[in-house]
Amino acid sequence: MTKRPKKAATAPTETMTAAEAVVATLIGHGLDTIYALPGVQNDLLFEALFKFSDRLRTVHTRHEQGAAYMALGAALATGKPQAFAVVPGPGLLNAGAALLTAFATNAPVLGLIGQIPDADIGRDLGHLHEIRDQAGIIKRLVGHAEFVHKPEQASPATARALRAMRGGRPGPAALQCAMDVWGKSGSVRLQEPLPPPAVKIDRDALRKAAKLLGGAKRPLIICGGGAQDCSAEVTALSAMLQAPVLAFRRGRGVLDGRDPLSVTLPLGRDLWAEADVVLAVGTRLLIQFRQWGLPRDLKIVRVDADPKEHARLHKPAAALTGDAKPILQSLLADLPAHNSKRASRKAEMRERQAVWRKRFEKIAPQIAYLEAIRAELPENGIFVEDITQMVFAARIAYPVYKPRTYLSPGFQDPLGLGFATALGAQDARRDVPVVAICGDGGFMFTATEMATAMRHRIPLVTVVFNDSAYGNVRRIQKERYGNHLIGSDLLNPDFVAFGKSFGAEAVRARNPQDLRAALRRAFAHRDGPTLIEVPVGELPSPWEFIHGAERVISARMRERP
Ligand SMILES: Cc1ncc(C[n+]2csc(CCOP(=O)(O)OP(=O)(O)O)c2C)c(N)n1
Ligand SMILES: [Mg+2]
Repeated sequence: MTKRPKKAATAPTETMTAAEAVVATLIGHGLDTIYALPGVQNDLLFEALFKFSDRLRTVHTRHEQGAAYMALGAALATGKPQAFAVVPGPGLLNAGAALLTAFATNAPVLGLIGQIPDADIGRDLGHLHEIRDQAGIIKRLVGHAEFVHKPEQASPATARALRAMRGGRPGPAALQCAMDVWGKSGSVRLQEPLPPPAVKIDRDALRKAAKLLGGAKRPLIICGGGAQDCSAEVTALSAMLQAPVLAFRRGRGVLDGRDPLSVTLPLGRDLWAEADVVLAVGTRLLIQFRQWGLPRDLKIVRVDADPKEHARLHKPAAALTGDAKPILQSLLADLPAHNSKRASRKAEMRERQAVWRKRFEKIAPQIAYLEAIRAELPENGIFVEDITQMVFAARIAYPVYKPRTYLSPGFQDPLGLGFATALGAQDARRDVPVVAICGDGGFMFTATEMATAMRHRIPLVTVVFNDSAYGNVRRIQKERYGNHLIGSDLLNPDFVAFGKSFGAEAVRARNPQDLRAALRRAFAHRDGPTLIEVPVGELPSPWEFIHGAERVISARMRERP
């Protein structure tokens, strides 16, 4: 149910351009930065950005993927809407991987996308940056898209996009505006933030969920990205139920990694096989259903913002739709009436974690570096993933202490997002240290944004683990394809010289002790970026701990929804 905004009717009208109306509306919604790269179709948008530059910063990048990834990183680090602006055609496509990743991670990212002259859209005349059916392409990438044809539409369209980005299942949105419409003036009434759609909690499902969980002998909680704002609730539920909390990538840090009930994939897989009731919060459960299989008699309680998510793979015993926070609060209130008396599982979980830690000795080189990072990054410091062997190990072995301090692209895994995404996170959270963990392959995707980091004095620390290879691919070619090495060796610049050539701090660390010392110095340097290159050799595979698909856990695991 959407309520009509009451206040909007009282706002005065002003003569403004469409672009000014969009920018003023962003400011009215609390945005203070836009990540952007200019071009002729957006000249009049940039005129508006110039006019409002005392209230909205424009951070310009060296490639559109940098701008869009920065908005993504800022959104993931803050949980708040962020915006980027790009020209049409190539500008939009350059931003495509970041939009795709924003969709995959339900990140509230707004793209302002330019267009050719209004009258010629769809006529295939060959205008600069023209692309066939840009609206259709955008519609496939984001959840909510609008076209601004007149200045009067600009502010309400912006407000609707911002509401769609946060209401229901959050995610990216886009506004298109033709190059001649940005500058058109009209009588504009600025739209205040629209109330989010109200969702009623299903009381019957809630009662059923409380009964199931309260009576469970071996409950398990699984968190995805949708649980990031429910740390207090998940922590309380875990304690009340003595339920371990499993997270893989986007749910890390919801329960403090120092709590013995906080578990990652390998132990989580065993717990899934033993569980009688699972509470799944804001997670797709794809790995569980597709790789692990559905244990017989397992009852699942699902909490998800998207009603379509509940039964995609398997109908849950209880399905609760809406923002996880109020739902979990209601569950916490109802649960004590149904909850069994429970003994602590902390000692058991400590022992079982220790068994897995011993097995992780197989990936000791990665663990030693991850321990060095954890030892130096403050507990609220943010770790940002690129797609590298070090990160595959981090997903199971790097302890995360707080929500929104481990930024992962989730299932999309787009190589090369790390550096620019981390720049956005660090730009939006200047108050905490941020570290990007990249391989040499991924870092080079957006390495040019080192110029952006210097230009805007963003104090990001980037660690590049350099094995002169797409190492993960190379290992797979070696181990599974008879050493048929093809397209996986890399020629790199001297990364230290590269960083220094921009004026950045840049050092080489040759072992975990060196890395600790380098990180300590880097986190103290807040006036600009630091690049740390760590040369590494071939690294052992962590995949058996992540997939383990071959391992049959129990006879109950035959069924696959
Ligand atoms: C956009 C995209 N292209 C290709 C891949 C496939 N891929 C996954 S990891 C990887 C190699 C990464 O190399 P590097 O960044 O050096 O990290 P390393 O594996 O060496 O640790 C590649 C090519 C991907 N995940 N995303
Ligand atoms: Mg590499």
